[in-house]
Amino acid sequence: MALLDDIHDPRDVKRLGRGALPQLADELRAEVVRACSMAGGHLASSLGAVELTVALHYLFDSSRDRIVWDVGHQTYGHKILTGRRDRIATIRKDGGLAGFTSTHESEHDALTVGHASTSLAASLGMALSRDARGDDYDIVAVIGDGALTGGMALAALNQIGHVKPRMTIILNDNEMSISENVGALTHYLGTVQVQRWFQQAEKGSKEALSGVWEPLADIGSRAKKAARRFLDPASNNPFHAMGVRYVGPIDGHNIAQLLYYLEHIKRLDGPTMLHIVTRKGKGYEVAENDPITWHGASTFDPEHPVAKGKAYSWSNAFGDAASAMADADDRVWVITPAMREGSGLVDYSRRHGDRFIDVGIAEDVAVTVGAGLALRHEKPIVAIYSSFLQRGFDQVVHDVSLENLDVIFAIDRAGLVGGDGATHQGIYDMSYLRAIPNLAIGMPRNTQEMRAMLKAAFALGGPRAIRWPRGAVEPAEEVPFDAWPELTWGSWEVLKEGSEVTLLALGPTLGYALDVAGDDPRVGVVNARFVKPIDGDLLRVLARSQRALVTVEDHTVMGGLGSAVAEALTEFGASLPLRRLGVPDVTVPHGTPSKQHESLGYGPGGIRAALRSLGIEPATGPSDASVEGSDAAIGGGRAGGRSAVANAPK
Ligand SMILES: Cc1ncc(C[n+]2csc(CCOP(=O)(O)OP(=O)(O)O)c2C)c(N)n1
Repeated sequence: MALLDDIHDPRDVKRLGRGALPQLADELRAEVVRACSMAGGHLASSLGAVELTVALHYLFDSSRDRIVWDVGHQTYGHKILTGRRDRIATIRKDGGLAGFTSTHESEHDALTVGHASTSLAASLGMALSRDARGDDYDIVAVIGDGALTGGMALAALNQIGHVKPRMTIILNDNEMSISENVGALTHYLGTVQVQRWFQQAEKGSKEALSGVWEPLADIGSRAKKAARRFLDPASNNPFHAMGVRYVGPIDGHNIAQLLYYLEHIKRLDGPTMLHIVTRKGKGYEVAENDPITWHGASTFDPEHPVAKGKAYSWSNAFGDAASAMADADDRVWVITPAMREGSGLVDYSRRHGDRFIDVGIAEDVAVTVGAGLALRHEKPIVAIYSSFLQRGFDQVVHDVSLENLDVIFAIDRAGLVGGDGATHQGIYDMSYLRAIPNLAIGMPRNTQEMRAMLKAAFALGGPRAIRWPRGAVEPAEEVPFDAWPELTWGSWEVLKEGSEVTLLALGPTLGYALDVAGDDPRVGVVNARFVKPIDGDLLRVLARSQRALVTVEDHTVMGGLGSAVAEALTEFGASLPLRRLGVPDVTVPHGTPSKQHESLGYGPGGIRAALRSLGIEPATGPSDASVEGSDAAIGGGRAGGRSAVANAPK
């Protein structure tokens, strides 16, 4: 790595001659591949942004100027050039570099991010401050065509065009979100690319135009002018119309072109969008050919790259269940905000394409489209990740719950998620959903129970949230919807009777509870699978029969199962001790979930410690974890392996 070895800081990039930059880009690309092969990560997006990364660091000073990467998943090259090369293979691992940009990690990262579509609003805020203080640094937002589908990005653009601060917006258009990008704007960007080719062809050779201009030859000159205007990207351009100067599209892999345009734009007043066209996965054959699979890679052999097969997951179980539901009822719809693959819906989308809609990275829209469908008596399922549903909170309250509509929220990635880290932790949904009237919440412990919950939700109607974690689950035999098991919504399940203390757990923490309880006759275990409503009858019985209760959840303790139980016990006037184990009031970074559960105090060690604090010496297991146990986990800092599944990004 002749050049890269001498790059310790972005200033070293500026010292290179322009002619050396393509070689630097090649070396950077190889280093990104090497890092992802060892650590897994967002390979295809980072490869597509290599030339842009080099050009930006050549022209701008990222310690002073603000380069605001949207999502932050395309920044492995940026991290390598900004002094983090020696740690790049730790990305997304315990104590390692974050998978996205983080202001806590480097002065060169302008934004702590992970969710899409925030770059433009954040850049506007920065520009307002800069101009109010009379500072003169540059602000460059880099946003993908996928992230641009988010309402937040479009609303920010609307403001930027109005306020007109000096800033550069780079639209990195590769026609892909995680899957193929969707929406009218995407079609528009496609036509702009064609227009550009057309213009070049018009300048270059008349022959190239034959067959294209000929149909226009006979029409009058006014019509021809109008047609030309239509074909001119700058005239009827929506960004231009919104007050943002538009330049492009240009080849985003051509460093000379990037430098040429960026240098000019840098000197302009007001906001300018540079539309660059790139290829996701550029320069690495497998990723170029299959950018969907290689959007988020598990570890691989860089010489013989083969994507690792993934175990049957909760997402697959949901996708199969959704297909069975759609087979049984032609009013079933599934809505995804740009997460077809991650939510297990590839097969569903093929089988039931007429009742599948990808709304782009627009979670708010996904929820309210669900509301609209339900208002017309369809049966929508909004398939969404726990942390992304945060974007649709008001829509759940305002559009779904106030009308008590029959919308099922299929919430994936509930709990700690591994390598994606703090921005993606699915640990708040029970808190924010439990407060919403009409909304019921459940969490199954296996595929059969997921089906039973979906079936019950379907039969009962009203807004119902069913949540499940990231990762593998045992598949269940395929049976038609009618043959799925029945379940009473709101009922808990006693998995093991105990004479003194009962552990109330749900989802993955049930496994910990069962392990710790073992065959100790004093310790019971209940599958507290519904947090709204909870099983009040069973809880009353337990409050009378048990000496103490312990709740265990992979969720923040504030507002989750522990809170629901505490509230109910207070209402009953019960005074038995209650220990609530879960995520304390802290931010949880990327890491191995099982280790984090333990260090946050709700893994097996934490449960044992809780029992011990209640006077029960558990039969087996280590005794080092504390009940609170939160501080040890924060900031990670521990080295160690992780499973490829836990570290593969979404
Ligand atoms: C709010 C939100 N929803 C969904 C995601 C998941 N996600 C991560 S990257 C991505 C695609 C982004 O596409 P684009 O901006 O075009 O970047 P590319 O990967 O194509 O370079 C999606 C949907 C997210 N990070 N944030």
